[in-house]
Amino acid sequence: MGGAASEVMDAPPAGLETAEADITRLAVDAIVNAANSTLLGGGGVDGAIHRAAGARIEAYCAKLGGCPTGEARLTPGFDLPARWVIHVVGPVWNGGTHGEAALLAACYRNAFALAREKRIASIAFPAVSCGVYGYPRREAAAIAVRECAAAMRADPGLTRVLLVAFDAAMLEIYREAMAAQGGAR
Ligand code: AR6
Repeated sequence: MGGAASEVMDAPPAGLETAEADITRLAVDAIVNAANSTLLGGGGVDGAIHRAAGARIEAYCAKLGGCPTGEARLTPGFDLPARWVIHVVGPVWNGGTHGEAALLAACYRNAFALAREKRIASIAFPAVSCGVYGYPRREAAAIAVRECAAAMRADPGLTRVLLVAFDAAMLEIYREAMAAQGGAR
């Protein structure tokens, strides 16, 4: 437990927020997709993003030649309100001893590297790996909050980062992770 001063210093930046929403409806500069390594679409948030972006996104993704776990690729948002989609491939949870935490953190870092290149000011993330890939949600939320806060501190152009939950339970987990890292709930 840190003292008051260190809690203030370490608190997540004010522009880091949590929300319960359908990410495909958000009018931010970029939304992040929890894709698979083919980048050709799938279920969950990936399927929803592909449906809402329209057929052009799959044609564009097909030219990218896939994406290894932990990396990120950028496409236009096509029919989405968001200008860009940053596709990341989260790790499949396999007990936690197969580099999952480092790979999940890499998804966030690589997404932010692309965001910085494109001067993206606002970005929304789904709970990468927390669906069919089975990552424990509390552990994933702690990594998400830590990486988003670090990216915002490093890039003054990044003014709004949204951690998007698709159900009330995930929203509460994000709020707890924010509070645990010294932020407002
Ligand atoms: N908006 C925001 N979050 C959503 C939405 C939405 N519209 N739909 C689902 N979620 P998952 P993963 C949440 O399974 O675990 C795909 O088939 C969902 O509640 O989409 O990284 C890919 O092609 C969960 O909390 O992604 C891959 O094969 C979170 O998004 C594989 O699933 C992530 O769940 C990736 O698995």
